[in-house]
Amino acid sequence: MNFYVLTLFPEMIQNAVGTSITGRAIKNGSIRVDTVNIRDFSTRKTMRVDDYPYGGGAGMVMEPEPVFRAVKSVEARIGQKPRVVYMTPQARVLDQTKVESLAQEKDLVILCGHYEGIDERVLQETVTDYISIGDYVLTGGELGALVLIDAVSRFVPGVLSNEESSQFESLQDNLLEYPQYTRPEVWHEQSVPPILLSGDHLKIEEWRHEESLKRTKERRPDLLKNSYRVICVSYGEPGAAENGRLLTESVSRYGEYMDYNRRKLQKTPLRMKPWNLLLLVMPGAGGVGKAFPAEITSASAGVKPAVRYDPSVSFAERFRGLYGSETPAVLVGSDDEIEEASAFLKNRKFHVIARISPAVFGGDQLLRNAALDIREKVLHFH
Ligand code: 4GY
Repeated sequence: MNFYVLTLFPEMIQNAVGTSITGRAIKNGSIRVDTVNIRDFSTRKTMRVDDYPYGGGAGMVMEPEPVFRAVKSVEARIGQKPRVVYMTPQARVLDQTKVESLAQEKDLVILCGHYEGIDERVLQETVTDYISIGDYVLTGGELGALVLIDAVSRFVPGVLSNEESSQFESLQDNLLEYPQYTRPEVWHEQSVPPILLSGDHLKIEEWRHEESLKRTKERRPDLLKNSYRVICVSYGEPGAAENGRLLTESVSRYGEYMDYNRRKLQKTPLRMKPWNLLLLVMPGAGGVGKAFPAEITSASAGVKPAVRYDPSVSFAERFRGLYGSETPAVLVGSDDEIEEASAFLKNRKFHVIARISPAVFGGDQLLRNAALDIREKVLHFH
């Protein structure tokens, strides 16, 4: 991924990104960070780029023309119109979903203002996204740009090693991380929670989820209103089950997965809450099945694999126990299946917020984009 930072202080950007994980990512070619000095596009022989504000008032304002030319220089270099982000406190505050969606771009221009800001007219003409890193005022946009580059880079393939992986992060679920421990086992008379030494990965995953919830309630209760529990229900050939689990895991770290080929589940009532999300993966979605990694996660907890699919069981019969209560639902399957399912689910008080073609299981990139799209739609729904 290529970042182009338009700034009056390029060395501030280069010094910071050359260090630590972003430094390693630049060296291994996963990201590039190019700086463009806005001063190089000054229209005056003094090389100044600021002037007094019309209407009076304190401070100086950055002129439109040098900023415009700096943006155009990047467009000319890459041969297309990239997204242009302006770092400003007058914007929605950056969150993990926005970070991940920006990581899908090939090129990203980040515009840093100084003084009292930039002439409004050039912002109107060039900026596609306004982003704030928090409700406080900095002396310039550079620290914001650095925060954005750092957070986005973590989702660019090749930036993090396997151990550093960003695939299963709590913040995706609007939850805080659980507490971490390392050696020694006892420190200042305090022991590591025994469950972490048990070797029981399912129990550990459950414990961590509980700790994440507890911590979020205590420290960031505001996050919980945007937090939801993913419940994936699949039926069909074995590929559908695998794909259901893959999709669940890309949407949520703590998703639950159920195989509705199983007779017992069909009979058990499942009453979903408004803060649940139903992911329904139907038979058409198994065609391009992909082997599921053998890791143990809560999504695959307690599922006995390879229950035979019985196509003679009707949709209404299979899901006779399934009820929503203004619960959002995402359907994956062929057009016909989706049609039938959405009529049924509407009667059961679900709201279908997305219909997805089984083609999403054709590759990692497609799946990731679908997961992002789902997460954005659920946030909108809530
Ligand atoms: N907060 N989030 C921020 C900021 C400085 C005057 C416009 C922020 O992202 N950027 O405070 N930026 C101002 C300084 C010009 C940018």
